[in-house]
Amino acid sequence: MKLRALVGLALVCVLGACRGEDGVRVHYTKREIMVPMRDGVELFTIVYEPKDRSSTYPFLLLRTPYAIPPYGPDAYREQLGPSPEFDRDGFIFVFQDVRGKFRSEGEFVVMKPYDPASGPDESTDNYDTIEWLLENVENHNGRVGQYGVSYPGFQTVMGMIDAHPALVASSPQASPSDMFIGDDWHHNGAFRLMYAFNWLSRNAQVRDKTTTERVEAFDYGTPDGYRFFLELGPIGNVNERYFSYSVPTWNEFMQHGTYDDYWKDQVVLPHLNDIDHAVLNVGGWFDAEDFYGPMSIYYEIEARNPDNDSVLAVGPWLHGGWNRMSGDSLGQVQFGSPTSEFFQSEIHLPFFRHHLKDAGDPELPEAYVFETGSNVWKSYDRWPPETSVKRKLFLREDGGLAFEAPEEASGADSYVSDPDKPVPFTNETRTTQGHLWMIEDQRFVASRPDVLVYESDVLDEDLTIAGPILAHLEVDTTGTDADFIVKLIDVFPGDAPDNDPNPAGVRMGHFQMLLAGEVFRAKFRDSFEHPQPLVPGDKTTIEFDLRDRSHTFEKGHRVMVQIQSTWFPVIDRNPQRFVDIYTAQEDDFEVATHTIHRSKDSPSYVELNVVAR
Ligand code: PG9
Repeated sequence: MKLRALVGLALVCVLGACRGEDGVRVHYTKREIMVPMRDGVELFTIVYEPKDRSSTYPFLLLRTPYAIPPYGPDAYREQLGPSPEFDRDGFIFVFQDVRGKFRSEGEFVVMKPYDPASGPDESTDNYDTIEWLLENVENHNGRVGQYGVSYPGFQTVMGMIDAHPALVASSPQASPSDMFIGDDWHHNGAFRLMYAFNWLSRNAQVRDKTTTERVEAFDYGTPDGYRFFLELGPIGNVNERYFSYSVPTWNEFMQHGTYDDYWKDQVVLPHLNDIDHAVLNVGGWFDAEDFYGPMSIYYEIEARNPDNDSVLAVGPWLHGGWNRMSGDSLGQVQFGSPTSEFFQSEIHLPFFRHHLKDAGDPELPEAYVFETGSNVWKSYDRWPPETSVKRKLFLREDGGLAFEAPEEASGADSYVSDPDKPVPFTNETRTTQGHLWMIEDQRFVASRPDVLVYESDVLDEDLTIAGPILAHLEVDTTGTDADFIVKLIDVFPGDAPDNDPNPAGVRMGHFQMLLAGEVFRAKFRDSFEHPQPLVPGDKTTIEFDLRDRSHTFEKGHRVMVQIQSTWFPVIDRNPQRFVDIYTAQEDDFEVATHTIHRSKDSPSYVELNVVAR
């Protein structure tokens, strides 16, 4: 079998000349087909088959709501697989417009819940497609692999549930798993205004059945998203001013302000049972959209399927960057090597070749993660690594941050948070959230009076962390609701060299690299289902996960924590009064003073998974 695969490889692409549309046309035949699902709905599917028939090939399936151009039997893609090596290797590449999108029939339901009792969904459509392919496409080897990034990653996960027996390898990449707790629509109950507004305006409008073209991007009328969303006022104004009730999913969001069944039904995690095929789960440390998803899917598969054959691969990437960038840097931060190319050649292709073609076992570790800071790939046989121990880094007096707990009987820092002057999430002027803010220099907000800053001494040795990061805050406030945002930052030394080239003229001395940041909406502190007001002046505990990282704060650097209560407009404004935010009025928004305690009996800290040296 191994020999057959290698013969196919050689014949499909002589001397590697497979690049570009012409290369694809020379080596592949394209077919456009309507594939029937169990309920009679037909899904538009494009199949590219290797012309070389000296060997059989596995299928590589990608199902997406984002269109599969070029359309038309004579127009060919420039690249078929997630990297050119896949094209050279030879697969039967299958692309499908999912139910209700572009040339497919049926109705698109955003994040349609998995429910075997309620008819077709992404899981059954995946199954039916595979069944049809096996029966109707020639020269296959009986095996199917699938992959997808983000929404298509979610569809990949749905395909893993009640999987077709021919599905032997799945790679969900940046798949969301729970839209209330993490991922695109909310983080810990806080609404991700900028992303939801933009995505839904483009992808979730009532379908215009007279066209298969993509909906035009929303016209903000300004490049300045901070101003646009501030002038919007309460988010209840979105329909009146912009959507005119033409985006049903937006309307549903406005009606489901708590973690009710609407949100819980969409969560894929409880359904990840009996996963008995190989899984390569991919995420990016700096993914601004779906990082909670891949990590929680990893943890859940491990818990529910102890004997599973799954690999976790995480690198220093933005959303999907592992398939479309070299990965040698992100924003101003350099990683020392093309990490995406490493992923493609050492992880992605070997994974699929092994499981779909019986090519040699690449012996991938349980977790293959790129450690930022030290800029090295690390293999672990468990995630978080066994060698890591939890250590608390305490907020201290005078803006200090230390592993030693505070001894003082009292100690606290306060700031005034004004919803009319929210802290911007980025220093860029933009209408969509983009990606680079996840690793952006935080100096642009560090001197604001509504941002608390705590900084360690200069490190006299490397500090390596691997695993989840927990924020524990002891707070009180003058309001009855509040958001708390905690950011973990790597502060470079004053003499850190500038990048070369340095077109934007950024000075790296004392650069404040955002490593991890997360928000928590305080009314959900005891329950996401049943929010409770804060009691003004009463101390309460807010604890939340800043998600996993693998990073070395190098000797000579400092660790910094920043705390603030607005992160706008990535997160909508909290009125700081306990109300339903989706129906809040202008005068519900209040200035509030928040206090973070840091005393012996009420310590606030971040808990890190420190790797033993
Ligand atoms: N992050 C995107 C998404 C996933 C699921 C629902 C809505 C949006 C995406 O890039 O596909």
